[in-house]
Amino acid sequence: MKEATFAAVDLGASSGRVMAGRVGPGTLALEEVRRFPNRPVRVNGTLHWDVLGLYGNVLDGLRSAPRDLASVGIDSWAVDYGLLDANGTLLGNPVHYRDARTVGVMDRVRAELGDDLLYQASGLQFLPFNTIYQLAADDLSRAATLLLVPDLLAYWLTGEIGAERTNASTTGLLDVRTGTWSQDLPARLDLPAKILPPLRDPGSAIGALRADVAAETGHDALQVAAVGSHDTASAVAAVPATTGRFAYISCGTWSLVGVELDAPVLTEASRKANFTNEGGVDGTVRYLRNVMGLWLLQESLRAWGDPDLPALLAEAADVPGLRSLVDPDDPEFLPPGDMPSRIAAHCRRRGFPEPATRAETVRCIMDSLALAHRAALRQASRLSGKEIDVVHLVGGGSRNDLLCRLTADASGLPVVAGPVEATALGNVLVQARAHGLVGGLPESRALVAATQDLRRHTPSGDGARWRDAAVRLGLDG
Ligand code: ADP
Ligand code: LRH
Repeated sequence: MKEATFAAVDLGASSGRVMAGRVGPGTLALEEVRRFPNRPVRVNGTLHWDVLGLYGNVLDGLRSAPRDLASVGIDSWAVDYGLLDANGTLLGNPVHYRDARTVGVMDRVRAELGDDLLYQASGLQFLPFNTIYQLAADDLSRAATLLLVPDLLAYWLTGEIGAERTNASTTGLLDVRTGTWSQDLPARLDLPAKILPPLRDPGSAIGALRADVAAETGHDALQVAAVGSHDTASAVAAVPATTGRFAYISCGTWSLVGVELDAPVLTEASRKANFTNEGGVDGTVRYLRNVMGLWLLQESLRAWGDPDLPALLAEAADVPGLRSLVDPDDPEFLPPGDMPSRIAAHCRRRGFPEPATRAETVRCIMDSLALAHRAALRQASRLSGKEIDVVHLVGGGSRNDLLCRLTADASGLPVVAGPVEATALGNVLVQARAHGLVGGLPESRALVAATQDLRRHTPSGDGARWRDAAVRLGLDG
């Protein structure tokens, strides 16, 4: 086989897509087959994902995809799951990680088990929605199997049950040293370890489409392949790095800011800085921190009735910078709700002028994210000992020139923006590798660098202004 086409199902927190990726020597071409919004639904006070709606879109996407697919891979946002009963039936609709059911749960578990024990066991940053805390808040009495979202969709497509490792690493229940399910943590938390399915690696085969799914989509005997099913793992696999001394920002609903390592960093300083050691493709470690990301913008746009984004960003670029600032990672910004008011209140509280217009609010978000990117990049380098020459900013945020430019200025590092669809590319490349069409991570990344549209942003050199702003905001990194 010299060239082949693979389908990538990539479900982000804000939208999903089915892409067809053609891979061969010197070829990596992605075509959008179907794109659909991912809108959470509140039912009886609980915020859910519309998982059947998403699955329906995946089926529609496969129906429209080229007939000659070599395989299909699925990735999605992390941590969230469905529970199956003993008959394999979904018990209720998956709950959104931004739902309030976990309020106070993480603090209780941390107080009971201790931060050091939790961090040494899983290497994971403390986020209130990690699967481990969601499970501690859930009713598991009828649960026979837990499936993370991509594994749930793969189960519906194939009938096969398993847990892909990169996404399993975001649960808080995977042992960071052995890459297997922790024996200790479920026991300590009284969670039924039997619901955790056998683990599988990116690049392995999951199974063929069930006969009814094959008939419905018109893909006879199509194979579903395991990929880096955590969207961030797939995105990092497709970072177009041409040097080892790179950092990445996977920038969409979240900004995932960090470096790639061979081994986890489990020091006290790392724990206190809330850095995470998530599992990457090929056993790499994604050493990163979650920055609240474009969620602040998405949720502001929603409050304003979804005005035109490029026009608003152009206006924001003309607003004087570094006046109104927020700490984007303040937990008050995590839940859905009126974001512009929360931003204004935060500015007021911190002694910054409140943004008076939409453009000023957007500028505040961009400056604040750039400062948070700066802090996380500096911390990632300091805590891991890895030197950084270039920052690769991938995902939907790479279309935001203002944010890319400000991130370069704030960090004092060149920012290479793109590809927009890094996640789908990483998904496709891991499948292509299983077919011998491309080599390991360095070769895959070189192919991305050679074939995709990238834009370089050089820092302007006004580092002192950014340093002062970081100090004023307490985000010095
Ligand atoms: P996720 O995977 O988390 O759903 P994406 O990687 O799809 O996120 O990125 C979505 C984000 O990309 C949007 O929130 C928006 O801020 C940004 N974006 C999309 N289109 C544009 C555009 N034309 N200009 C600037 N930013 C854009
Ligand atoms: C980004 C992402 C991120 C997780 C969050 C829940 O889509 O997967 O890596 O922390 O969603």
